[in-house]
Amino acid sequence: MKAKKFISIMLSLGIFMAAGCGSVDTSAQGQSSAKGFTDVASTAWYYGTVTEMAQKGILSGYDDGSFKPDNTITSAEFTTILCRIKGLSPKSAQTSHWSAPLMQAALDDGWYDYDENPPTGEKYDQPIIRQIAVKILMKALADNFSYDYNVESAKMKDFSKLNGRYYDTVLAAYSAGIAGGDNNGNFNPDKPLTRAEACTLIKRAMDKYNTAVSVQTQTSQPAQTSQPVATPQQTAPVSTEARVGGVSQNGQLKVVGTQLCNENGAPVVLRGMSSHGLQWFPQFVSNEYIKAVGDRGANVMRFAMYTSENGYIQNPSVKSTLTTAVDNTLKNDMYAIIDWHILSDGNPMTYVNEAEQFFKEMAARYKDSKGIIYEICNEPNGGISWSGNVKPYAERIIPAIRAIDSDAVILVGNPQWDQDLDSVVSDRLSFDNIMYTCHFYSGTHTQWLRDRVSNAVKNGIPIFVSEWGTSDASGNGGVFADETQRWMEFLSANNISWCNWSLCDKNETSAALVQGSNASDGLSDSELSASGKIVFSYFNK
Ligand code: IDC
Repeated sequence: MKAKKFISIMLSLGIFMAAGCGSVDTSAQGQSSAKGFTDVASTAWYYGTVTEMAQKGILSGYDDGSFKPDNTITSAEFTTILCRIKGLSPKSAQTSHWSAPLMQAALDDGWYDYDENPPTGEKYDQPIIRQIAVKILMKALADNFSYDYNVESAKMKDFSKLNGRYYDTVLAAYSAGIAGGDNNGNFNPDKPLTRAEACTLIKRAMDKYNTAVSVQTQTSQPAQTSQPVATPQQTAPVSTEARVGGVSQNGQLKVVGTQLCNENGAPVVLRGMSSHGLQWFPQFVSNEYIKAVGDRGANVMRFAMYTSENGYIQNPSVKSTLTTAVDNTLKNDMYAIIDWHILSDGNPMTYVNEAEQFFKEMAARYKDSKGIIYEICNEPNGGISWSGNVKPYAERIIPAIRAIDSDAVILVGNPQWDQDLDSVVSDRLSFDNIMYTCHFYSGTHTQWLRDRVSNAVKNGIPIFVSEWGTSDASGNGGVFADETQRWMEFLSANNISWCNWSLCDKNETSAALVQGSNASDGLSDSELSASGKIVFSYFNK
């Protein structure tokens, strides 16, 4: 975007013109755009906040690589960003709108009133106006609403236009330096909010109230940087550093016999972490966390995009957390597994249309990258079978991916939570470059499952352990260190790749991080749970 345009945005959107909101360098004509967005220059007043918010996965760009900073933001978009920052749990909702579970949570928490945003959803997709946005922001993040009525109201030339029900929140926001007037001293309470403004408001409130967010804060990163790193949205990001065992070293992976191999046909073993559900723990797929895991020796990350449990089907916007995570992984020269995480919806056929559409989109986005692995269904389970359900599903999804991204390795699940390898042995798929997943939890799955893996491999079935845990199958219990060691020795002896469940700080045994971990300076052992310490020690073994 050209400098002239920035100035016109600034003049027309005066709400954020209070001191310290950034400046415009008029020499920016022709300067390249910033941090992955074709229309956000490093000189834009909102560059720092937009970049930071995008990095954190709070607000992302569009598929064409733009951010559209001067577009308006809808009521649902603005409110759900704050819900994610605050870590509100989704509630059961009246409509099927993607935002409804979080909008209901915000309503229940008193961020806005019923009439301002009825839970029937009719206003969810409308641009949010400033006075309501500021109210929601303050209700969500402010720890107090103090202000001097005479002082603050006098600052606002169009105070008479401000609806009385917003006095407290808007004047408190003025007093706190979060909101301010335009060049004419007007607040413009009924004007729609833009995306750049929304970022700035939220960033200021987070800084002001030192928000202990469920989204990791990046204290070490300055708000403005003159060193934008290119992160194209549509094409695969260019990695910023070469990593031993990484994508730049091994290139496009392929399956030779039962072995995962690099571009030149030499055996490769990938070891790394799986995310927890992206809808719950987006903060742990930031660049800092992924880099920290890579720096401890991992060369792969797997991203569990749940379909149910308020995952992609109910909340498609989780896709942007996924793509941010994948982009971060590629930037760190690690392989990224895109996991369509069916679980409570045990039959992959239930959402086969959505899956096909999703994987086509991912294939188009990442077809030129050598670092992508597709995992088309996490763990089929329930009253289903390989030949009746999972195989037909794979036969529909694999060709859809291959038509766009012809050479990527694809992982396929199987019944009984990826333990029914025997049925695969007798009825395998006819595609090349696929591997079958086996999942284990050390407290539940022992020698009998290793025997199934051995039998499968003996019968020419390539195995990838895309998820395993040191706990029992619930994700809790243990840590089962001895059985974990048996599994690690077995996988290592068989050159089998793995991802551990999970990179998060949830209060459950399988979580690898302790609460309060901060990856900005890497991850030390003291930031790892008992499970994490064991798992991280095996990355390099
Ligand atoms: C678990 C999580 C737990 C969450 C539960 C339901 O650890 O916090 O409440 O899912 O969403 C799997 C699944 C994986 C499970 C994990 C542990 O792929 O989603 O995560 N597990 O139960 N298969 C076997 C075990």
